[in-house]
Amino acid sequence: MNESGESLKKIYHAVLNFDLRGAKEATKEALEKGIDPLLILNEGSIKALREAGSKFEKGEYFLPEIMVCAEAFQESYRILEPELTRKSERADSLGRIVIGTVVGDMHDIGKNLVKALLSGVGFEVYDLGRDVPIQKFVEKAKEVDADIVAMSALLTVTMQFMGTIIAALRKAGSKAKTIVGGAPVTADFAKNIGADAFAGDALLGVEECKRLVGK
Ligand code: B1M
Repeated sequence: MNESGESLKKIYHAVLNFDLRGAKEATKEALEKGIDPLLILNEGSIKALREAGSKFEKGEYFLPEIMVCAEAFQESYRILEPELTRKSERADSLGRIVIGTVVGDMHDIGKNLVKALLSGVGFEVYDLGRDVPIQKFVEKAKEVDADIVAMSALLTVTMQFMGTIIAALRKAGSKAKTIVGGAPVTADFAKNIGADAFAGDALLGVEECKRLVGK
């Protein structure tokens, strides 16, 4: 295995094995070696979180283990985030985006990643956080005259609220386009609830947002 492969493996194992300090150190090391932050995420820390998720399904990991894996992920992500958002130092904005994880849902890792990449390409992003009440999306979209409202959901029970938010936006007269994403969300689901776009990963999310504002 080459040097990059070794570094990515170190990050993967650190996150999967609850090693917070190891995740941080291995991420610093990987960046110093010039490895692309997106590769670090996809082949290191996110890959480990997904594996933690399947261990949870198989009953090999329980919630406390998942929580520590998520903390180890955050240790690594904190080092990467400035690299992802660095390109945002540009004068012109591509548009205003309100983003959040829907009500009842505490998963925000994917949403944070989408937000960082959107800022990185030059969107003005208003992050409402996680467990965001339906009306909060509507109020913020009106307040900032949003071009796009972006919603994330990781639970099959909470993804249902995305349709309610879209309906509430339309009822309030908002012209904002909508995009939905998150592990259980599919293109068919997005179409059924009347979303303007769907993205299966963060990079596609950025491409779709650019398309929605005609860039
Ligand atoms: Co939770 N959890 N969790 N969890 N958790 C999942 C989602 C689950 C699939 C695990 C499993 O059973 N295999 C399962 C959901 C089952 C379902 O409904 N389909 C689950 C469950 C059941 C739960 C609890 C109910 C467990 C319990 O309490 N018994 C509970 C729910 C709490 C709540 O929300 N009310 C819970 C809690 C948690 C933690 C708090 C411990 C933690 C979250 C920490 C945090 O986010 N701050 C956690 C974690 C870490 C996971 C897993 C392991 C990893 C999720 C993650 O961050 N992935 C997850 C297993 C899995 O997903 N396989 C699981 C990495 C992240 C980068 O991916 O978020 O998919 P993701 O984002 C991707 C794309 O989806 C896309 O881009 C990202 C990068 O490419 N994307 C968008 C996301 N949003 C987008 C928006 C866009 C565009 C693209 O445009 C707007």
